[in-house]
Amino acid sequence: MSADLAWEAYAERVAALGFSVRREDDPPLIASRPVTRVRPDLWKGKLIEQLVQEAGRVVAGGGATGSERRTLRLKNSGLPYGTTQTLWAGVQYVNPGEHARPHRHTPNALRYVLRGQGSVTVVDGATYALGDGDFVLTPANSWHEHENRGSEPCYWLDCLDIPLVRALEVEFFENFPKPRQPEVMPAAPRAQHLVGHLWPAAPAPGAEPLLAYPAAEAYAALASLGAWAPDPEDGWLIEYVRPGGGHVLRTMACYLQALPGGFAGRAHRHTHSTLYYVAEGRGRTVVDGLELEWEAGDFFVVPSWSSHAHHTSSSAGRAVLFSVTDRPVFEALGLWRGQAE
Ligand code: GTQ
Ligand code: FE2
Repeated sequence: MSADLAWEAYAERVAALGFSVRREDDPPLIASRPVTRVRPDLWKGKLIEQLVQEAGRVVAGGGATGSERRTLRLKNSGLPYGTTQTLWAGVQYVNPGEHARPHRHTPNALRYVLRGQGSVTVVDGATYALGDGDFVLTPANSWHEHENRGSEPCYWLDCLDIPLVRALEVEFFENFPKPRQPEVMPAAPRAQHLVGHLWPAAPAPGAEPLLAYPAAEAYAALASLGAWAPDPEDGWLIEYVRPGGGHVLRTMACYLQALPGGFAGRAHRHTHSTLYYVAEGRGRTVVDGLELEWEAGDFFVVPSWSSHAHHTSSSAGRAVLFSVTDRPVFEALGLWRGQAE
């Protein structure tokens, strides 16, 4: 028997016994650099607006179908579902008077309001306002429900770490036993959590110290950062942080950044991936040579280890980007790395 035939016979025998051996046409066991299925997709805000308004008419809201939400999902063209390999993003649309029933789950979630005033989200019994540009956290396993108590439709970005949780095979989901949570903290609870540098010494058991970051505060922080020179890669970048420092969630970090008009950002790459929302202005991001042209309302993705550089034209004025990344996952696992190009 030739050596080839002997190898073939061996490979077949081990396969039948529950083993495998390397085949010649297999890709390397460990790639020399990250291979991603995630594509640098862009979703236009104008289209999103039309489609969610239509969804508001033709898709049932939270109350009608148990705890399912009315969402238009940002599906990455390179993935079977989800927005990146770790992040799942959707735009949730809630009509005036609608209520999305309480539930909890192992995926972490966050909301960033794209349009509307007068809605609230209730997280573990505390009520938080959801108005234009407000940012609210729903950490893993916290009870949450939403309600539009205003007179206009409201829609927001929902970003969850569903693909990560699913890959780890730890999905849990549970409906709250009643149609509503008891509201242990009434509206405008923020002052009860934090006033300046004063902090409750004995918060309620299990309570997260801070879940809501109003738009006005984020924009004020951005404005005060303007006294310094912009970062060559990211312009003026602020991170929403948990009190005492650190990323807002164990799996997701969120940022707001301003790019001045005429900004030519330095190309760089890192192992975390990013979902961007264009809150203001227009510009373009070059992702591995592909030009993504964006304007207010658009979303786009920069996959992991993709070279990217942000640009704005001098005639267009400043641009503001909100972003969600999976950076904490890579840091926690010792897998974060980045470099300038
Ligand atoms: O609002 O609780 O877009 O659980 C996806 C899953 C929203 C929510 C989504 C969810 C929610
Ligand atoms: Fe949820």
